[in-house]
Amino acid sequence: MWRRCDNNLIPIDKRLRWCINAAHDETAQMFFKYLLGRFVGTWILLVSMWSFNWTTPEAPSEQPETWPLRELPLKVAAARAGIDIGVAARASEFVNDATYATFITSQFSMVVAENAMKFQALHPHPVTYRFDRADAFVDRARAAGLKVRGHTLIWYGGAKWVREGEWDDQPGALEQAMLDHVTTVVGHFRGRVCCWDVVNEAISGYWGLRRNVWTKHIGQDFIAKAFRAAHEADPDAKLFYNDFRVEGLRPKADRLVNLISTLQAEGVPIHGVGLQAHMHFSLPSRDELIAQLDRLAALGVEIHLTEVDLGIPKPVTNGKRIKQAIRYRRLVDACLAVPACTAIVFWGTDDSRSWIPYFYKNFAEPLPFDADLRPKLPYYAILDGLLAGRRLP
Ligand code: 9MR
Repeated sequence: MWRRCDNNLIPIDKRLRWCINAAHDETAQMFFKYLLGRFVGTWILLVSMWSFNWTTPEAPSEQPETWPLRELPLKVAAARAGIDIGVAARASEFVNDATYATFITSQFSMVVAENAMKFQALHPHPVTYRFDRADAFVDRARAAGLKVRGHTLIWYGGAKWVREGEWDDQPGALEQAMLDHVTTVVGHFRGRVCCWDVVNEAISGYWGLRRNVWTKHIGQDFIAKAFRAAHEADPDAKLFYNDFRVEGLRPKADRLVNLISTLQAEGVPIHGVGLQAHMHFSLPSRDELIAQLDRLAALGVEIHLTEVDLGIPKPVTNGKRIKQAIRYRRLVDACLAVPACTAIVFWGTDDSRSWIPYFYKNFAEPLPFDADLRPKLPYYAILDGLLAGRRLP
């Protein structure tokens, strides 16, 4: 409709009618999408608050009385269990604040920049790359012996110039820009980043893939193209697809399994799947978690739990804090029950450095450490889980 309405060869009076109709259609679609988004978003949050309140122990390991109230760096316990334990850090604080850096290097074996390696941060203009901040972060982490996860090459937003580009007028240009980004960034960090979230959150919550600037101008195979370019730029890096609300057995999780197996069938180099595990979005039972991890493991990919956190629905009570810790304990248990699950990464170092209270005013205290970097109940739950080690079937 818009194309006809823009066609200069058609008389203006005819065009005008088409343009008005096209504008009406577009407004109606946007309104419908807005309503659907609001409705589904609110519904997800209400359901997650409700199901959080129904948390009860599902295994003997989920009895808080049995957790040790002793302290040991998480990375020591994780090494005994044979997995990595990681955290999303604020890059500039990690580089400049010695207390913050020491906390991270003493507790964790893996680190990821919460924002500093995203598209907008590294590639703010079509021909400008900025690596100074990310380089300092990566080098500081590696000097302390930490593995670095790269997050994230291609997300639906990309950068402002990607979202706002006139790509319709330049066939092939966005694909070129995407490949340039992937090749340049992965090439730049070659040998320094263990694993990349190559594509983040491409699966829609309701159907197939999300419609975004990449699907619109490159097509659904932007995913395969990004992975191939990343592999070429650093053949030793492990390449991950990363998404949220895919930890249980819901339709979106089925779509994840289908996506991975389709990519594999096409010979795309994909080595891992990141399950974000923002647990307020997704609170599967222990059996469901393990079943989903098993399904992915059966595809031969490695699994990282990449963005673990769980906001407590307000008002916060001690009873809810125990439920939160039980959920953390369950997640560790599920990971350790499946050999392909090799890393657990928290999305933020502590409660004062978490996206949750900013994005969701009704949720609080999401992480295992408090604002003073002191361990909280989930820390003891996690430590207990790690010390129990792998209990393979
Ligand atoms: O925690 C991140 C927050 O500081 C940023 O404002 C936001 C937008 O870049 O991204 C947050 O991290 C997201 C992550 O990159 C991908 N999965 C969802 C995370 C929470 O929104």
